[in-house]
Amino acid sequence: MTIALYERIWMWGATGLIVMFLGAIFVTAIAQAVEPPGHLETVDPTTILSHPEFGKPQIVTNADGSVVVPIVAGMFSFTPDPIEVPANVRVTFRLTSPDVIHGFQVVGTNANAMAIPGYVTQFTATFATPGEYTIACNEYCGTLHHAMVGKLTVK
Ligand SMILES: [Cu+2]
Repeated sequence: MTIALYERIWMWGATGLIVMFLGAIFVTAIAQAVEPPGHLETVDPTTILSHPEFGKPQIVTNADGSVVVPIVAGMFSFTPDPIEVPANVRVTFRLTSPDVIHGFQVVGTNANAMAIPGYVTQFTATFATPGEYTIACNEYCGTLHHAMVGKLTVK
């Protein structure tokens, strides 16, 4: 079987693009810590207030210094607020919502996830620069969506 020169050029070109796109996914996933936040953990949104972790969300510091922050994103605020975490430490955010889908974006960082009723969204971030960051809801959630902001303090 003979393949024409132009056909071969297009085949190698397409193969090169596929390799480049897959490479971009792996490079950003590994070097820039871009990862899918889904954790496939469920929670009953109707009993959030009495839930052991999300009822009264408390920031937990592990023995290795890393921090776990459970967050309830509900109409139209984040709990706890403000959130205080140390700099240069792995911060694991665990988000859920009792009502509708909300966004959780730490403005100016790559920390950005959705809070979905019935599910726990978990992701990890490290903040190198101390300061105050705005947390914004970036999923339209109702009439006061524009006012749904929180504060993250990195010390
Ligand atoms: Cu919103």
